[in-house]
Amino acid sequence: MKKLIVIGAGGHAKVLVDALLAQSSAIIGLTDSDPAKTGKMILGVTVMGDDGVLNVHAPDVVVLVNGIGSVTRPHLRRKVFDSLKAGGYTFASVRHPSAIVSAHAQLGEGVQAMAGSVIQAGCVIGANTIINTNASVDHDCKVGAHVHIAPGATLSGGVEIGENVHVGAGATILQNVRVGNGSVIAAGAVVIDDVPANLTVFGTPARSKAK
Ligand code: JB3
Repeated sequence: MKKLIVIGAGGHAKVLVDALLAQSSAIIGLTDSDPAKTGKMILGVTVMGDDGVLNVHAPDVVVLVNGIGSVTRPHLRRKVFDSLKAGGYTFASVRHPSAIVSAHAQLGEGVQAMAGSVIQAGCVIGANTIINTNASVDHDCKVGAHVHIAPGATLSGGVEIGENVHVGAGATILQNVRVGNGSVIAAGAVVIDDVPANLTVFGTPARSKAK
């Protein structure tokens, strides 16, 4: 089994390292673009330097974990994923031991199912997507690549989410609703109708606001 390097050494990386250690995964270290973090320890794992460190860890000997999170659209997280994929690297999926993932769900490369999350039967989750702490993705949902389902969010059955979408903490999306690429569902929103691409919606029931 290849050893892991975690990209980024902030808050999201910390919970990933915790999940990986809980599974006894072998982590070589972390990288971070902030030079002040070099040499620091995250839960006992060393920040080795910036992504230049990868020059001595070739794609055929290591697998990466995307430790860059996001608070709205996950542009930086996607950029890091795409550029390192272009360099030949692959990304490991992470599943905290307390996550419940149906054997009848399909998860893309680098999907992260954090502590207490649930992914039910029939779901398809795109590459590089985070199903964060205690988020629930119910039966037959289709979630695109590079999406962040933030802590405590609930997707009811048959929801379809495009790429690069942020579903904020505690938001609820009702059955069969579709959310277009690049949209943001604000924390706590209750979404009862389809959301077009590149829109931000707030409140209960969720309404759009021009960007
Ligand atoms: O909502 C929750 C539970 N977690 C949030 C997560 C999903 O997103 C969390 O609260 C944060 O809001 C956010 O976490 P993240 O992305 O870990 O943010 P932060 O703590 O700011 O750490 C990002 C780190 O990535 C910083 O240390 C940056 O210096 C580093 N960084 C930025 N660009 C990079 C790069 N590191 C590497 N290796 N390469 C880069 O290109």
